[in-house]
Amino acid sequence: MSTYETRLSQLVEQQETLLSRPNPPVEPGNGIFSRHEYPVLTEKHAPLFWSYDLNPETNPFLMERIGVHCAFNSGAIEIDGTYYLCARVEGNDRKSFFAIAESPNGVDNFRFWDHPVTMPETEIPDTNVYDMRLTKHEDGWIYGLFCTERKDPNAAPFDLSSAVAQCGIARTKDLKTWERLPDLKTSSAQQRNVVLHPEYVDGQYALYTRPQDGFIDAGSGGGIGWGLCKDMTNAVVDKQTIIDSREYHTIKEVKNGQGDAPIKTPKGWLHIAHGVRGCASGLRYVIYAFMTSLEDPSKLTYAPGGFLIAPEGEELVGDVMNVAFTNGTIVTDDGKVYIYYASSDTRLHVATSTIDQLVDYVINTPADPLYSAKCVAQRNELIDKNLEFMAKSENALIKKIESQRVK
Ligand code: M1P
Repeated sequence: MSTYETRLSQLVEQQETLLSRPNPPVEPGNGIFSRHEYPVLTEKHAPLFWSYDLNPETNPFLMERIGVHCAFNSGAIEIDGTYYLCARVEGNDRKSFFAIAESPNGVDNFRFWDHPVTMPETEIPDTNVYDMRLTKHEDGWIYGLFCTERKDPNAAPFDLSSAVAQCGIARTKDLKTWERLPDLKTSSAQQRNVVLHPEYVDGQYALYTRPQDGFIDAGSGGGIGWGLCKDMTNAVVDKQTIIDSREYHTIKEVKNGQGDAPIKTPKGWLHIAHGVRGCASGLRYVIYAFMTSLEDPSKLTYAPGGFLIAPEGEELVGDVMNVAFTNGTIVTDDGKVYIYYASSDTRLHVATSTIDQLVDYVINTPADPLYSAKCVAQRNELIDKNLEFMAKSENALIKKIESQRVK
């Protein structure tokens, strides 16, 4: 067999095994959500015809010609029972682009469409685009809000790193044809992690923003912002108010950002966001949740302390270590929630839960008391409640826990 034929059969077999692999939940988990065993998207999910020249005459060694490096932060939407991801795919050349992958069940068998998304540009070309949030708005459009990154025009001549992040906006009806709209205008120097609320508020569009002074530093940005906008075809947010602020010595001390559009529940709008803190190994990104009022979505009602999802195991390792990031969730009619989260800017995973579980989590998880002594008091309260319960319980397994105590 020629090199070409040997490699072709290996590649085809390897990819089909990967694409059709079942992806069961890992139980018992923590009762809040279940991680699934395998990533739902990786660079190896990219069709072979995206990277290889498949003609043996022009590629006898069957080499990659244009490599795909990773597939991660993905917007998500369910349409007529099919689960779609709008993935951030990155080539070996470091440029990101969007590509749609679909699955019949939301946890495995995701397959990319033939071509990546052709995203029209504005007058100023995007150097890099990423992290699309898909919102099915009540105006009938599906909006894709994403980060558009361009070189800082004010950078010094030999500064080839400074960049400006803004919110790009596009809309579609079918995820195939996209109409690009002007970038969002706000009073902030830069924006990232901007998300469209799915309903009108006071007859206007409502946006979650993330005001930031610099490309990396949120600076005076304060946290996740909220602002109203009259027209998405010329989106301007004049006033941003911070609805979920950064706090000293918490999981969102350095910055935070809205994940996907919030989920409407009987108890309020459920938000799944990311928080960032600094440590010796760099920035640590985790996912957390909070809730805002149904009557006034800009009003914070519940803020459970700590993270919901933190990177673990292989999730800790990748292009940008120690990162769990989400920009896509799907909620089905029966109340199941699919949280698509990426790890270390490299691959995409899914954690499944339900609205009931997440609402219970958000409402009944105590807030971060912000001081060690108060954390101990908070934990002691739970321990004492349990000890009292265990002493009376007739349940054999509870008795087993009781017998394991050091007395
Ligand atoms: O590298 C981690 C993440 O960094 C950015 O998020 P934020 O704006 O909160 O710093 C984004 O570039 C995101 O894509 C990336 O995963």
